[in-house]
Amino acid sequence: MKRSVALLAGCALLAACSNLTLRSSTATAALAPTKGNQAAGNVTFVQKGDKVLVEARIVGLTPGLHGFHIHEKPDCTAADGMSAGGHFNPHKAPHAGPDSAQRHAGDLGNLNADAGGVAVYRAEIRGITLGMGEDSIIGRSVIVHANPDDLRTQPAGNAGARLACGLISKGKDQWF
Ligand SMILES: [Cu+2]
Ligand SMILES: [Zn+2]
Repeated sequence: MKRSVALLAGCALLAACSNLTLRSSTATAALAPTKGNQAAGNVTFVQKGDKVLVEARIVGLTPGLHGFHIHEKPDCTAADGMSAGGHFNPHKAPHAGPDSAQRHAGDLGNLNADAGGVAVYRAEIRGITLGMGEDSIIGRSVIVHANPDDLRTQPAGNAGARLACGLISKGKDQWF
């Protein structure tokens, strides 16, 4: 904390500190395949006001939709990914899609993989933050599923097995 205060004080003198907000508000997750699967890729998170821009590129998928969520526990150690627990849901809401008023905070909807098995995802997500408090996704995990998330079925959209898992963390060069 002392270091942060010193850096903030220094910002009064340095124009370079104009990127303070950006640098302190990003996180990443590197997803590795669960046992017997090939899906892998990277997810980045950037705080944009009260939303978080989520961008992902995942390879090694079958073409089509794959459920894509933030899960509660920072634990990808189980061979089947089940150690990551359920969907990140700090407000005990029902499962739904990213555009629903009532939803798990971790409900990101679906990836859509092309014929080559590559999915590119970009969405601004409400109800999560890279800051502190109960809505923070720092220290949670990201899961990619075998099947589409139907955005309805409780508690997880009937999205099936867990193909890839990664932990969400802030970069080492970040100050908060
Ligand atoms: Cu999931
Ligand atoms: Zn959910």
